[in-house]
Formats: sequence, structure tokens, C-alpha cells
Amino acid sequence: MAHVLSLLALASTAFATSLSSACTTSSVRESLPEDGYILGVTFDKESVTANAVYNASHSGEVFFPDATINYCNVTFSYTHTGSDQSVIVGYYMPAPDAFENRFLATGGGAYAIQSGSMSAPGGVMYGAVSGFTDGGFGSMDTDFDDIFLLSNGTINWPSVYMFGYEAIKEMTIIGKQLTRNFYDVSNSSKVYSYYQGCSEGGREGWSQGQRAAEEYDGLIIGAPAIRYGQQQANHLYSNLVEKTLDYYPPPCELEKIVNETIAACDPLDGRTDGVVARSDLCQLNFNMTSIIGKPYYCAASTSTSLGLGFGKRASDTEPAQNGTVSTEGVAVAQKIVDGLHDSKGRRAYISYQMGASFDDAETSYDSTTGEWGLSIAGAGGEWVARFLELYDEDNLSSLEGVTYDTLVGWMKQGMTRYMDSLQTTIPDLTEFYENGGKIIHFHGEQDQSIPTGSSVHYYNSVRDTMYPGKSYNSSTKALQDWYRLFLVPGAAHCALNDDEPNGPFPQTNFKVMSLWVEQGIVPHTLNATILQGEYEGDNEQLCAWPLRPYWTDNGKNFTCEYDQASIDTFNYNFDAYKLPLY
Ligand SMILES: *[C@@H]1O[C@H](CO)[C@@H](O)[C@H](O)[C@H]1NC(C)=O
Ligand SMILES: *[C@@H]1O[C@H](CO)[C@@H](O)[C@H](O)[C@H]1NC(C)=O
Ligand SMILES: *[C@@H]1O[C@H](CO)[C@@H](O)[C@H](O)[C@H]1NC(C)=O
Ligand SMILES: *[C@@H]1O[C@H](CO)[C@@H](O)[C@H](O)[C@H]1NC(C)=O
Ligand SMILES: *[C@@H]1O[C@H](CO)[C@@H](O)[C@H](O)[C@H]1NC(C)=O
Ligand SMILES: *[C@@H]1O[C@H](CO)[C@@H](O)[C@H](O)[C@H]1NC(C)=O
Ligand SMILES: *[C@@H]1O[C@H](CO)[C@@H](O)[C@H](O)[C@H]1NC(C)=O
Ligand SMILES: *[C@@H]1O[C@H](CO)[C@@H](O)[C@H](O)[C@H]1NC(C)=O
Ligand SMILES: *[C@@H]1O[C@H](CO)[C@@H](O)[C@H](O)[C@H]1NC(C)=O
Ligand SMILES: *[C@@H]1O[C@H](CO)[C@@H](O)[C@H](O)[C@H]1NC(C)=O
Ligand SMILES: *[C@@H]1O[C@H](CO)[C@@H](O)[C@H](O)[C@H]1NC(C)=O
Ligand SMILES: [Ca+2]
Repeated sequence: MAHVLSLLALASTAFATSLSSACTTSSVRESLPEDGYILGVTFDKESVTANAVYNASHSGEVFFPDATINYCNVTFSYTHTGSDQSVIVGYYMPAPDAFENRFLATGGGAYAIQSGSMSAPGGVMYGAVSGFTDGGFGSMDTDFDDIFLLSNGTINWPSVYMFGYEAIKEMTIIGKQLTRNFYDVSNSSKVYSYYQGCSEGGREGWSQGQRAAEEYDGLIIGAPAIRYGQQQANHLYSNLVEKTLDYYPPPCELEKIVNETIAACDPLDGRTDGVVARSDLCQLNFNMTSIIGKPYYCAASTSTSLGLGFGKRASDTEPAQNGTVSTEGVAVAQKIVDGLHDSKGRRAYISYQMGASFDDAETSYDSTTGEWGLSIAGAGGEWVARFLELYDEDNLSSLEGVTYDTLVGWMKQGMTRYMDSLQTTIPDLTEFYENGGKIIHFHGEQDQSIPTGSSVHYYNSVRDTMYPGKSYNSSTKALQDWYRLFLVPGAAHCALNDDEPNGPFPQTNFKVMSLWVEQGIVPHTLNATILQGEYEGDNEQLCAWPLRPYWTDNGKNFTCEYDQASIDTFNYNFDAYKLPLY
């Protein structure tokens, strides 16, 4: 019997090794699941496209290593009964001899639901079919915010739920069956199913863990844009601090504050390498008032040199900036770092860790008055204008009359309106856990767009919800069996941080996850690599939360330590709300 099976296996391998013979529209058509495989879903067989792609080189990406790959590039569309909206899905399918019984779902960023050609190669190189979807928004180039408002001014609710979680779930269910049929995988063989994404893609990953638990064996989630009602409005907090304190710092002044913070806090982690690996120790030990009076200078420029966060404005011409760091500048920076509190002093949200750049706070120069003034961060402006106030606009025109309490109100409104679609903070992952699923969740510790503490808070919410009554240490230990959180020293938002080039980045997450799921190799630390700067190529391991990195012996001996005071800096009491904020 075994003999017969191995002969069959050999024969089918020999038959299937050629990508060019496998990658045809007719073979893809024949591999589509039957209509009704998902209730109400009908495939448009005429829409199938398939073309073989050879020797595609991908390099310089942070979420997967450099590789040259071959795959069958497949797209097709389907409709839901009763809706005229067709949904386009794309799958990169490895050559049959490179297929390793894996499926990888991928997501998008900002208001895009997919980042196909940027994310899909990260699965193909590990023998996974990689899928993405246009969400039914009209094309792969159409974003959620383009179709969110209907012409009569009401919300396109089906699109909200598609963006929220439904589209990626469907793409995965369809993709897994397509994969079985295309490679002729027997019903008794497992196709391992994964999800990988960062930022909005990270939120989409959580949407799947919370609502499509049975579809995935492993989720790789970076800096997720969860707690959406708070997260999106929070982009306005820095501007509101400037307006409230009536001081609009020149960008160079904030840059100087960031530089001085990094210089002061870098050594606190035991190794002076330009990387703030312990922003918690920075918060506990460094007072930004010591920067007051330091001179700064930035040459005139035609475009801004700060990082490229979500909602970044492209600033035009800036004059040379020559001055000294002011009391007002530091007050603005400190108030931003403190995070949003209402007028009664109750915490409503959190902010970026010390050392992160102040992208949301960027001001604009008025060449007629020669003064710096308010420039509303686009991500927050669009959220309030379009998604809360339902104007067909991608920005707010002013913050006139807006107070901290107004911003808290916007957070409550967003949370309530989108509680069951975009908020994405359901902390009960019982089904995912019982299904045997594993989660690697990571977040740059110098993220300038989604507060690092946002991930820590959700981790704690899951721990408290899943293991009530257990002590901190024993609930943490139980959670770490299947869900591990890693903060990435110095990393920016889903990206390397040019201000701290020697920081590591976890580039091999798919490999690490597949080893965990398929071979039970637990990532006690997370594999990472320094991808730029003087130590480029060096390997570094990341500590699993709540352990924190610390170097002894002059930076030579790396340890992951338990430091209660540091852990406590990531505990938040969101007492501005009567409802729990998970
Ligand atoms: C892909 O690269 C390999 C190795 O360099 C080469 O042998 C092959 O001809 C290339 N295939 C195509 C289609 O370019
Ligand atoms: C994949 O197919 C789609 C649809 O035909 C096409 O737009 C896209 O350019 C193709 N990508 C590659 C890499 O061939
Ligand atoms: C707005 O337009 C949509 C789509 O045409 C329609 O389904 C909905 O009933 C309309 N709502 C109102 C309040 O007119
Ligand atoms: C494999 O599973 C599919 C779908 O569940 C089913 O239709 C098919 O009959 C099964 N094939 C065998 C050989 O059991
Ligand atoms: C901040 O440090 C960077 C190097 O990391 C340097 O290029 C930049 O000029 C500094 N900015 C200021 C305002 O000193
Ligand atoms: C920093 O020092 C100033 C002046 O001593 C003090 O008023 C302020 O509370 C300190 N800030 C923090 C965050 O400790
Ligand atoms: C900046 O201003 C100071 C004090 O006014 C002056 O001494 C210095 O030369 C200026 N630097 C540049 C580069 O213009
Ligand atoms: C949003 O509008 C404000 C006020 O008009 C402006 O300052 C800001 O630059 C705009 N932001 C974007 C991203 O367009
Ligand atoms: C929790 O575990 C850490 C080590 O991981 C240990 O240092 C700490 O004392 C423990 N706390 C309690 C209350 O047992
Ligand atoms: C860990 O990263 C190094 C590069 O830093 C890489 O060579 C190695 O293959 C990775 N290990 C795993 C399990 O992916
Ligand atoms: C590294 O530091 C840890 C914690 O301080 C210590 O226990 C260990 O012995 C050190 N290892 C070496 C090789 O010095
Ligand atoms: Ca350091």
C-alpha cells in the first residue's frame, strides 16, 4: 500500500512540475470551488486570468527576505447573490514542485484592503499560495474611503463589513479550496493556512482571529490599527495639543527634541548603538525639559525629511530653521507623549513612545507671515470628516472650537458606530485557541503612527479575558503557549526607522511561524535582522513581552529581563470611558 502511494505521489509530481503547463485559465477555472461553496457566492468563470511569472526578484522588503520566485498569477471575480458588486481576488500560486501545502492570506494598509504585489511574494517564497482581495470596491486600485459614502450621503454598510472582516475571510475560504483543487491535494492532507499583515493589514489579521478563527493555523500581525474608533481620531491629538497650547513648533525643533531624546535614552538599555530599545526606561528616567535651550538648525528644503507615516503631509518649501529648543516646544512634546485626557483629567487614549518622531505634529510654514502654523494630519482629518461626519471630503478644514473633550467624543462616536465592524478589539479568542491556532504579534517600539502601547493593551485584554482569576505570571505563561507579543527595538511604523538605523526587524516571521505551527518549534524569542546601518546583516533576537531587552557586560551580553516598573509604564486606565476599552 505504501508502495502504491509513493508511486502515485511520484507520478503526480512528475506530471505537475511544469509551471507553464499548470498555469492556464482552463486549469484555474477547473480548480474553482463550486458555486455555492460559500452560500450566495457565484464565480464568474469568464473573468479568470492566469499568467506564469518567472524569476521575479524581490529585494529590500522588511516583511520577507530577498528572493527570486516563480508563480502563476491568478485573478478572478465573484458576486454575492442580490448584489451587483463583483469582488476581485488575486492569488500567486507557486510552481507545483515548489508548493509546500501552505496558504497565506494578505491584507492592506491605510484604506487599501490589499497590497498584493508587495505582500504576496512573502508567501510564495515559502511554498504558499498567497491571496489578496479588492474587497468588492471596484478594482485593486480602489480604496475603502473611495466607496464608503453613497451618493445620497449614507454609509455603504456592505463595504464597511467587507473592509472590516468579510472580504479577507471569503478570499481565504475560496483560496484554500482553490489551492486543494489546483495542486490536487487529497482530502486527508493538511493545507496550513496563515495570515500576514501590518498596520491596517494587522487590523485585518485580528479581524480574522476574532471572527474567522477556524480558517487559520497562524496569524502574523504587525502594529495593528485596532481600536479603530480611538486609533484614527488619535491622529488629531498632536495637532490639538499645538492648538490648545497655542504653539506650533518648527519641524526642526521637534526633530531636535527627538534626536536629543534618542541620544539620552539609547544607553539606558545597556548598549550604546543609537537604538532606544527601552522606551520604558526613557519614560521613567529622562525628562525632556533638559533639552530646553539646545540650539537646532535645519537647512532650507523643498520637501520634508521626516519619515513617511500614515497620514503624512507632503510639505512644500521650508525655510532654514535656526533657533533653540523652547519651553513651549518641550511642553508640546511632553503633552503629546502623555496621551489624550479629557478635561477632568481622565485618560481617553495613549500616544507614541518617547524617541518616536512626531509625524502627526508636523506644522506648515506660511511664507507670507513667516510663521509656522497648524497642519491637520490627514489620517485624522479624513476619519472625522468622512467616517464620522459623513462629508465627502478627505480632510477637516479647521480645528476651530475643537477641544480635548471634542476629541474624546469623536473617539466614543467612532467606537460605537463601528463597534461590530472596524473596532476589532474582541478579546475573547477562545475559538482560535481551541482550534490550535498560533499568533505572532509584533509592534515597533518607536512607532510614530500607531502607539506601541495599543498592542500591549490588547495583549493584556486577551490575557485578562481568557485567563480570569489566574495571576499575572501564570496567565502570561498560558497565553504565551499560543499567542506571543514582541516589541521591536527602535522600529518605526511597519518600517525601519532612519533615526535609529541599527535597530533590528523581524524579517523571517513566515518561516518562524511555519516552524511553530508545523513542527512545534516555539519562538521563545523572535528572529530578527539588522537591515541597514553599520551592523547590517547581524542577527538579533527579540524578547517576548513582558520580558524586556537589556544588555550587560558593555553591550555584549543580551538578556530578556522582567522589570515590573517598566511593565507598569504600559498599563493604562482608560477611565474617560464607562465601557471597557479592550
Ligand atoms: C530564470 O532564471 C534561471 C536561472 O538564472 C534561468 O535558467 C531561466 O532561464 C530563467 N527563466 C526565464 C523564463 O527567464
Ligand atoms: C497578474 O494579473 C493581473 C490581471 O491580469 C495583471 O493586472 C497583473 O499585472 C499581473 N501581474 C503579473 C506580475 O504578471
Ligand atoms: C441611499 O442609496 C442606497 C443605494 O442606492 C439605497 O440603498 C438607500 O436606501 C438610500 N438611502 C436613503 C436614506 O435614501
Ligand atoms: C473531498 O472533499 C470534497 C469537499 O468536501 C468532497 O466533495 C469530495 O467528495 C471529497 N473527496 C473524497 C475523495 O473524499
Ligand atoms: C537629527 O539627527 C539626524 C541624524 O540621525 C540628523 O540628520 C539631523 O540633522 C538631526 N536633526 C537636528 C535638528 O539636529
Ligand atoms: C520634568 O521636570 C520638570 C521640571 O523639574 C517637572 O516640572 C516635570 O514634572 C518633569 N516631567 C516629568 C514627565 O517628569
Ligand atoms: C544660527 O543663529 C545663530 C545665533 O543667531 C548664529 O550664530 C548662527 O551662525 C546661525 N547658524 C546658521 C547656520 O545660520
Ligand atoms: C488638511 O487641511 C488643513 C486645513 O486646511 C491643512 O492644514 C492640511 O495640510 C490638510 N492636510 C492634508 C493631508 O491635506
Ligand atoms: C513573575 O515572573 C518573573 C520572571 O519571569 C519574576 O521575576 C517575578 O518575580 C514573578 N512575579 C511573581 C509575582 O511571581
Ligand atoms: C533568522 O534570521 C537570520 C538572519 O538574521 C536568517 O539567516 C535565519 O534563516 C533566520 N531563521 C529563521 C528560522 O528564519
Ligand atoms: C549575562 O547577563 C545575565 C543577567 O545579568 C547573567 O545572568 C549571565 O550570567 C550573563 N552571561 C554572561 C556570559 O556574562
Ligand atoms: Ca541602545
